[in-house]
Amino acid sequence: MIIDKKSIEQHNEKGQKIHQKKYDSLSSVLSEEGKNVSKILADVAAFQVAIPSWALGTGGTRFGRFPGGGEPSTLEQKIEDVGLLHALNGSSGAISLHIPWDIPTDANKIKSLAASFGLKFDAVNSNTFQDQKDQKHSYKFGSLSNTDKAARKQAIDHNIEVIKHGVNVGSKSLTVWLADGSSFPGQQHFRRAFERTLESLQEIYAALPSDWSIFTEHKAYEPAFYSSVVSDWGSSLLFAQKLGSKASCLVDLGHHLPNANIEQIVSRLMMEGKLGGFHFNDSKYSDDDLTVGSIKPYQLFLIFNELVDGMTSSEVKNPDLGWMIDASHNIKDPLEDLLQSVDAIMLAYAQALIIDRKALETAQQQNDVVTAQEILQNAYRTDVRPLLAEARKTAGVALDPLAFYRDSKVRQQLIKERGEKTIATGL
Ligand SMILES: [Mn+2]
Repeated sequence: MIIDKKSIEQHNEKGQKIHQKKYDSLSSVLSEEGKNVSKILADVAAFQVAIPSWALGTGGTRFGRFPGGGEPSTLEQKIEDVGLLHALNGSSGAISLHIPWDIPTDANKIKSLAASFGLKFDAVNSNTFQDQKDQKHSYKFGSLSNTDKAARKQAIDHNIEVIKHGVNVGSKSLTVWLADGSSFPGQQHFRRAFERTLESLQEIYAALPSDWSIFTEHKAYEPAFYSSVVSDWGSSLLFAQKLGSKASCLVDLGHHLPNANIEQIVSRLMMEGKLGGFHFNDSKYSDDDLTVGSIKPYQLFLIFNELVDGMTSSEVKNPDLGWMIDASHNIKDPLEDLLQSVDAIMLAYAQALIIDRKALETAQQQNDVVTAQEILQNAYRTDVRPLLAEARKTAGVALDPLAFYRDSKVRQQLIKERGEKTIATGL
């Protein structure tokens, strides 16, 4: 479905008067405080969050799945859906493919379709957490860490295959998330499992094109319930350091033990130049994959505070970071949910951009705890939504993407095009 530019213009005209009032008031206050509003607007406009190909359909839980209508059943339709999001918010300019759920069989066609919506290909994701049909060796007891060399080889070959698919569409990185681990004490020799995984990753690393990166993604538990091979950021960092300069760590917000100080993890990884990217979601209990910012928006802001600090500091040498949503929805319209998630990310980013960093550093240096806290909370409590809307207006996308989506009955049109009973491939 193609979003008609005219209807966006009409939507923007309708909201323009109120928007202008809010924006004028905010931008004059920020300017008065010495902030460079046009720089903030440019930074916001340039910030792009990749949408994973598996988030466009209704995900399930282990208890069931309730698919909605008009879901994309082919990779082409998934790209169209990301194109639609990007046409509405101007911030979803990339798609991340999961192999083998979304194999670009005709890579050139897929590439030009994506380009027609202004989309790039973000990291490609391998899958060794489930057995595929006709697969010779099972991953029941691990993939890259499996005690059986043949199973490891199969998992290595799969990752190399994923790199090839990525090269064909112009992707530049591979994300490896492993379900490997153990569910009972004594099941696995920790050191040997690590060493086997490292050896496997080294083979994959050797197959990376020179301008590619590989991300290791840690997760504390699940599906393994006693130990995971890449259980925490320390293990992930060890792998990345041992692999080499093309390897870095990916932080998924839902992959930590309760109350972990994720912002500090971000700071440490950036300090070492080993933060590769992010998987955004939110959670109340564990890897809940809820809408970004729906449960712990202040934590998200504190994470962006560290990210912006690192990205703007000359002391921190960090490669370009990859931003992606990693969520699986089961009760919302996935496109509405993604609009909410991208908005929450942009909001936290813009709030982090307005932090008075000089004043914060002075307060930290003087051990002025109250002022330091006030500086952060002042930024967090500033309603920066008019800034985001202004950036969207300038980019010619919707002032209010979600309202546009609902008012123009996008889902109903998708149902008309694709049918009421469609199930997205993948999840
Ligand atoms: Mn993830």
